[in-house]
Amino acid sequence: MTIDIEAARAVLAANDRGGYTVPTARLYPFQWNWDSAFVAMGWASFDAARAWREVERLLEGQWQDGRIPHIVFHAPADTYFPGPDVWGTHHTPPTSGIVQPPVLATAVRAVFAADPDRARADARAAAIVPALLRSHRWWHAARDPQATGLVAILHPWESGMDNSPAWDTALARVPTTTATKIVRRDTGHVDPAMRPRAEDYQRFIHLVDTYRGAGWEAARMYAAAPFRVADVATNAILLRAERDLLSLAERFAAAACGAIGARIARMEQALAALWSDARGLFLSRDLVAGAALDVATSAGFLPVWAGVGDASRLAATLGRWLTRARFAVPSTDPAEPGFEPLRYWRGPVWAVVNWMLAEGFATAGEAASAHRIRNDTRALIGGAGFAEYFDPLTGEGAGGGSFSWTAAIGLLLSDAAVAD
Ligand code: 9WN
Repeated sequence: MTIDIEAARAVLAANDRGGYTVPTARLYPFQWNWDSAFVAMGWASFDAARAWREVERLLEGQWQDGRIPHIVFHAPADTYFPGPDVWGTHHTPPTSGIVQPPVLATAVRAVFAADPDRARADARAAAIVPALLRSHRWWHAARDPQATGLVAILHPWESGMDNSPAWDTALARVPTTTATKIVRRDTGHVDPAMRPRAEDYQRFIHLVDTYRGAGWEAARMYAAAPFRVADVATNAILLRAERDLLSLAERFAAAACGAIGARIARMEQALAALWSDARGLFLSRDLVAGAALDVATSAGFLPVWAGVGDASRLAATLGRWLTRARFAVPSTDPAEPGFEPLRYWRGPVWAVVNWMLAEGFATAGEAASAHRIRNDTRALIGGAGFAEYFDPLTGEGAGGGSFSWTAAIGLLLSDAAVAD
């Protein structure tokens, strides 16, 4: 199945709001952190100058302390909840106060490599690398204060895999909000049966209330957090990003290389320790309860993207999942009781996760798994278009349409870009 490259480029162009790209119109009308990282790589396949702008506009939202928020509200829109008033961060430009998986350094390295104008690439990367260094330092200081080698997320939205069944037990401990009136907008744009439940939102917003009450100060947020999880996906993505930052730092910030190398060594060890022999997969850890979150989700494969773990064992586990699903990679093992093929992060396939997994398997020498994942992703996009996500049983597209990161992955997987 081939991907329509012109159509993919047209999705990015239609979602361009002036140097930044919204994930999709109406449902997500602002700039999202990890979306923009993937989208920058998509832009870089045909317009490197525009790819640099995507990164720079995201960095307009970076805080003094180094964090890069999960949403930058560049321009007002009333089609999304929670907006800037609920976050109450008083930042300029307005932003949320939590973060998202740090794919950005990986994206910057890719954009740097793809830019045909080498002088421009050098100039833009040199200006951006210090911001990436500050962001990574923030992750370790704010989210791993004891230097365990694993960073914590304090909100399911920080994982980007918002209502993964892996979070169910940890989220059940979080009270429902009493302080903020919830006015859902998402369920007006897409089928409510595909979105998180009302109760999930009550707890999501309680966490926002809690951190707003902590003045969005990193140490106070960490101390007050009723939800604190070492997410295997976030940690794998950060470790991979550290490797990419190291490569950039060798050219642009040599003095930082020693510290990055030390963080990499610490993370490699700690991430490897999340392995579950029984599951043949990595598991996230609930840092409040001090226990593994024993649910098999696609996050558990992501250490392969960071060069950690036994890729052949992971490939075997994936093979077992695929005896029950037509398309790789379901976000939850179809054998899990919590598996729902069409509800947000509880079963559907996401193209961005597939892309990272295929790259990871390919690098680790598991060519057959990489090939299967890439081919299925092409088939899903070719068959259903640039949907937000896909049903792993039927291939149906779901969630928002004309979705930027799906288009970006389409460009990265287009036949010309990846010959496999
Ligand atoms: C909350 C934009 C984002 C993605 C997330 C996805 C979803 C937001 C929401 O949309 O999250 O951040 O309101 O549901 O779960 O991964 O970045 O595409």
